[in-house]
Amino acid sequence: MLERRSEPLAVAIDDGIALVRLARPDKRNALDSASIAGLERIFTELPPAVRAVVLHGEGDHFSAGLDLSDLEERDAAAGLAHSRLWHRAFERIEHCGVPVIAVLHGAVVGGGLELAASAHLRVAERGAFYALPEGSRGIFVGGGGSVRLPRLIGVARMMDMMLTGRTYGAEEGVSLGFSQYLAEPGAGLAKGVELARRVAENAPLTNFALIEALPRIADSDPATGLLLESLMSAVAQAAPEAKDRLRAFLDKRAGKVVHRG
Ligand code: 1HE
Repeated sequence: MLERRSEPLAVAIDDGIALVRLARPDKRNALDSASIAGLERIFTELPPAVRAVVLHGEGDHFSAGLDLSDLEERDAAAGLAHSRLWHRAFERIEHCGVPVIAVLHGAVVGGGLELAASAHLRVAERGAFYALPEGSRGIFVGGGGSVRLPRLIGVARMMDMMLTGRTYGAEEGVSLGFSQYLAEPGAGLAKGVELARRVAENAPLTNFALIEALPRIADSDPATGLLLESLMSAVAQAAPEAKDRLRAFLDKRAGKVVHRG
């Protein structure tokens, strides 16, 4: 596996899975301008052979959020531009064309939580914790958190976190929607890669439908959503790969649905 490291990020690609690592452990992976620009570049230029991405953090924490030393004296226009840079980078993650799995450990706070929310799945190691300290720092979220986090945890919970500084741990976080999976300390990356390998087996058009169509359908009015669903469904089932997969099941060459409990 060849790793390309250009501080503050490192990228390695192994058998169709890209591992993207936040690599500023000394600063708890705080997100400075170089990190945001690097994320935008990496997720814009993913090689076509990549079928899933695992996003993780080096050191004891996933990310301490916005690099507060980056918060120079900004007027409103500069603040707006800064937030839009974050939006652009995180939209590249959300719409990079393949599923992105974030592996969370230690602090997942502020902009770090906003970053995690732009991934499609989240695995949290026991010991991970979530916070939105923007409330007590006199600022507001600016990395898409007010759009993406309510979808995961609801407006009331996000408001409480920002008003009162309330934090949540990994175990509670699974049932509340912060993450879908829980892993033992140190085992998150392996779990993230296992999930990435699993989702990479899906037909690319299915993954496209799930990451591009499903969220938009869910945000649509019902009539528009139902039409979009029919259109997406028609396109997906017409693909040769779908025909092959259906034929494999009917010929008893494909596995049955198994519930592992
Ligand atoms: C940082 C940052 C940072 C650490 N910007 N430098 N985010 C926050 O308000 C979270 C602030 N950070 C913390 O609360 C703690 O650092 C942690 C709980 C994440 C980790 O604690 P710990 O004890 O492991 O590390 P530390 O000793 O606090 O920090 C180690 C170093 O990282 C230290 O620098 P050093 O030069 O003294 O070694 C810290 O200053 C530095 N560091 N976090 C800059 N965030 C798009 S809008 C998004 C808005 C937000 O994200 S607001 C939330 C910001």
